Amino acid sequence: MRIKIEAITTKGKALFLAYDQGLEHGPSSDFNDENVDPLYILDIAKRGKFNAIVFQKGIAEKYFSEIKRSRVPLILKLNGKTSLYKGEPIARQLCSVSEALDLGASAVGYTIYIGSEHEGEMMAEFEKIEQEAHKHGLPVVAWIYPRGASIKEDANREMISYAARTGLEIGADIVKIKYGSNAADLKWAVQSAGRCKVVVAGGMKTNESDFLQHAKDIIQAGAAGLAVGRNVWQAEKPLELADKLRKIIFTPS
Ligand code: FBP
Repeated sequence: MRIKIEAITTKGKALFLAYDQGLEHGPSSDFNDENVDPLYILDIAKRGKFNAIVFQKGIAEKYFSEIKRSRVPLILKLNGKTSLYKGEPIARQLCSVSEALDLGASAVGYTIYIGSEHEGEMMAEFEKIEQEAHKHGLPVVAWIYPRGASIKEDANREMISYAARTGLEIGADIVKIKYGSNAADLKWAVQSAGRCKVVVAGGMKTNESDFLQHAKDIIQAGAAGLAVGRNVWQAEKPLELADKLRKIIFTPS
């Protein structure tokens, strides 16, 4: 079965709007009166012409008709965890590929914390998901974050390239990694991912010019684009920012 990667990319490039932080961080950490509402985020994704929006299953179900009407492709996140549990990180599967298909997903996402003592369980779960998704032509996006007691620094050259390479090795179509600390390291990470596309997380909200410089570095490093959340939907003018991001990502160099 051919993997329908073009459903969530434009000529190999991508801008995704991530909105799973309500589960990952909790509403009080990231949201205000406006962006606590999934419909506010969906509107940004639609009017900001994002390639896809990332939701967990509950939002995809409860806002099903609006998501369908928006025609914004959906990346359904299949696992997750809260920030309340403080042990070795593990994000368990919360939704199946067949539920994702019923919810109209164009792709599925799954997080693996490499380095965690539970890494093997997440890898095994990922493998089943990846097989099932690929049977249906659904692309698989792997969030790969080095994390756990054995990881001293999670975003240095070694760690981001290891995360990117893991994405390639385990059969992800797109791997999502952290930015790291400089463009040269990111370039090595992208090289390490080979034919697996790389998208980079936005991280905590920073000032706009630093964030846009990161976006330029990301594209120059050869990545496919960004899967950003807080820097967009916490921005005062998210649509203007989306416009600037699209210019950086989709203007041929
Ligand atoms: P941001 O752009 O807001 O950082 O979102 C990217 C993301 O990968 C989200 O999909 C996820 O909820 C979050 O970061 C996880 O962040 P962390 O585990 O580092 O707290």
